[in-house]
Amino acid sequence: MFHRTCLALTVALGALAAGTLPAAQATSRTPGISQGSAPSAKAVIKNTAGKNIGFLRIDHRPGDKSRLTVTVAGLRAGYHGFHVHAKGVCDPGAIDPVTRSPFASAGPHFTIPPVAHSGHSGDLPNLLVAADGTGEATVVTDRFRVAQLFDADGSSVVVHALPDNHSNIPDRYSHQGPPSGVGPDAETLKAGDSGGRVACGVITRNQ
Ligand SMILES: [Cu+2]
Repeated sequence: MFHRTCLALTVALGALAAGTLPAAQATSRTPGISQGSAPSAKAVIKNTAGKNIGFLRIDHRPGDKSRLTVTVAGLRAGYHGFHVHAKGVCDPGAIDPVTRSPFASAGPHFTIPPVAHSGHSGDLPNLLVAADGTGEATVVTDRFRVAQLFDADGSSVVVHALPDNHSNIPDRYSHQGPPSGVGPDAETLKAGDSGGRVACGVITRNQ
């Protein structure tokens, strides 16, 4: 009995190693991971000195969703605003005349309907950077499909200096105070007060 079991195990392991077992094939297709010709995109994220500080991958997900997987290093610890922006140009020398932020070439937040922050298609949760300067995050959004990022002027991903408040300004803090309930001002409605742009990556097709 022992020998028979042992033999069966040996055969199974041999088949597994050879990749001939159906189970082995099944495990090579991880559920939820995009396969074959599903569109995907990527971006090398660079700081104002042109140094690579991160990488973004965007994969199609069922239900017209997109999954963003990002890794960064060399950033200030804490929360950073993190968005897809409307233009695929990351020029650190393009200084915004009002905010003095670099990477003005990336344009405003990517959005398909013309809505305010934090309803933009490209608005994403803050990126949390650890004390060692590294950060990793995965987020799934239903606000855009991968193919929509490749419109006439492309798109980019931007990391900001400060946390994004997602325009979540309670009435008691709103610029006219309570009880008006007018909410955040125009500046907050633009980008959630996430400050200057510290890094940028042009989004390109993976396949
Ligand atoms: Cu942004």
